[in-house]
Amino acid sequence: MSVEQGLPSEQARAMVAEIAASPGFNAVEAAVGPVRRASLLRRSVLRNGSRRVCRIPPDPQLYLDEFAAGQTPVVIEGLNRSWLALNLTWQSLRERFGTQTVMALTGRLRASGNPDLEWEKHRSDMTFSELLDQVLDPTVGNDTYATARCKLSEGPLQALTTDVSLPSPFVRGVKGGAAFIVGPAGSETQLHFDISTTLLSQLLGRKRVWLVPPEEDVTSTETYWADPVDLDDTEKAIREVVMEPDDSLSIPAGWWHQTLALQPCFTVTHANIRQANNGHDWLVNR
Ligand SMILES: O=C(O)CCC(=O)C(=O)O
Repeated sequence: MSVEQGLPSEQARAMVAEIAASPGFNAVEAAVGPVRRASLLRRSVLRNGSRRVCRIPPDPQLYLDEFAAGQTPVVIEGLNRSWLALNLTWQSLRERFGTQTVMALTGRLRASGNPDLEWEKHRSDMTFSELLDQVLDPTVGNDTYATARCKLSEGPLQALTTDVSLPSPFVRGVKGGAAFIVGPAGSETQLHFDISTTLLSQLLGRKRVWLVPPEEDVTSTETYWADPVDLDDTEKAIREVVMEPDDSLSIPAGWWHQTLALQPCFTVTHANIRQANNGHDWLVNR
């Protein structure tokens, strides 16, 4: 019974005092208080700070010390100059890998739920050449997307992984670690976070990416995927960046992110960068 419903205010005060004095309440308060304060402080700093995503040259020390260690998103320009020397084009990719059988996710526009989360319902096999026909067709949009789940880099396009490895100061001693993401203009990935810091690099095409810090309240229906948020919400510390070919975006572990291809895109994502990349550790070792 509430005070409005007639609970005498002295009795209500006594009940609140009793809860506040209880050992259980105090234990929870002691455990959660500092975390909550730290989270609120960082959210306030992020909301009052710059919404810009910095662009830096490919200087490993600057990146690792200031941005990776500080869990701050950043675009590294020209990190993959050697990739440019490959002169990759949609046509050269088709000539090299067109006959390979690949998995792609199709029928995504008909999905009743989140097609990224329920990706297995959309599996479909085709040749890489057939995938490229769809990727280059401006009417396809988000219906077809070969995401990292399709493992193009582990089989059909594996020969490309050595061509697109990152310069060594940026990576841990693990070879590979690259996943390819290939989609038409309009293909998109819904809001989610990754457990490791990742480096998302554009090989072909332009892509818009929105980033939401972990401190912002985002409704999560499942641990890693979230309900759509208003990306124009100026109250939240949302950052937005358009990536050009040869831009690499560092997405810190735990930051929510969402993407939209503005053109047909070939994107490479690396999860083997040197720092701030201990997989689940930060999530489970509290
Ligand atoms: O490029 C995309 O559509 C998704 C990339 C991404 O979000 C990721 O690799 O975590």
